[in-house]
Amino acid sequence: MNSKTTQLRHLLSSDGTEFIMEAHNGLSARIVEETGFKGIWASGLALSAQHAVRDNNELSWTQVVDVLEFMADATSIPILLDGDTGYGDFNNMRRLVRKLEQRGIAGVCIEDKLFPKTNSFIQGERQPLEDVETFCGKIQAGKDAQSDDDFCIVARVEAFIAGWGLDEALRRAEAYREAGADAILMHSKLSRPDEILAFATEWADRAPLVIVPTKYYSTPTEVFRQHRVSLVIWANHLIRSAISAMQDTAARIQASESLVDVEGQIATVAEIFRLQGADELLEAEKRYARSA
Ligand code: SPV
Ligand code: MG
Repeated sequence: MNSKTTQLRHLLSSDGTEFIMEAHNGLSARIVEETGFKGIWASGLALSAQHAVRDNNELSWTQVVDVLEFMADATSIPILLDGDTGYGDFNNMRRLVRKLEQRGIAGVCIEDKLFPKTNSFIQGERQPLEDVETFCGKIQAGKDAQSDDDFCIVARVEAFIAGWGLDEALRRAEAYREAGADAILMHSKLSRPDEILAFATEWADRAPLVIVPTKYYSTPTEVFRQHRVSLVIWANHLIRSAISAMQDTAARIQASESLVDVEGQIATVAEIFRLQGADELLEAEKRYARSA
């Protein structure tokens, strides 16, 4: 099997449209892999939400990296980290890339905003963008820091989010491509895909295009294929489904003061053991746990 970095590079450069799914800890990462996805989006929103902190870099970057280590250990498919702004300047970016490589992460996406960032769906138009040249330096520093040629750096353009138009989005994407970005993530907060499709048409496959259709979710996937989108990120749907499931279960147990209603509707304890790989430990005990 190819290394995780090579797998991610293939996802970005393959002819068709590929899909990766959000995960936010070791368990959800394992579920993503066994469902059949070829890659994982380590979402900044989901990683922070699972700790009940905000998507404003309240989680420190080393706390992020610690969670990533569990995710990488639990899986054999590539993880693309949502690395926000790179957690600082070009120098922080270099160190981040080196640490991510050490922890088995296949790539990082950085966005052209300022540290500390705010989620794109919270007052996006008030958010200042990073200076283009400064951001290009960050991309270049990251590329120069990686030791594995297939480690991928995805440059995320927040021009549409911040209220700019197609010209600014194209200007930034082209600059980031020239600075060495392996792919461009173009984000939009509209409920229709108009900005993204206009960009895709003008961009004309200059570098792999990555999108996050959280807001324009009703767009048929075929439309993304026709516009030669390389990678689609389903960015937050496991944390959201976990929240709904936990709220429902907690409320039902609290209201009925009993477990009877929920027992048949939630994962069994045996399923937890399976996801943890309990069987492997039982086998290992037979081999290694010698009694005196
Ligand atoms: C994330 O998943 O944290 C993202 C995508 O960055 S978004 O929340 O749409 O900005
Ligand atoms: Mg994010």
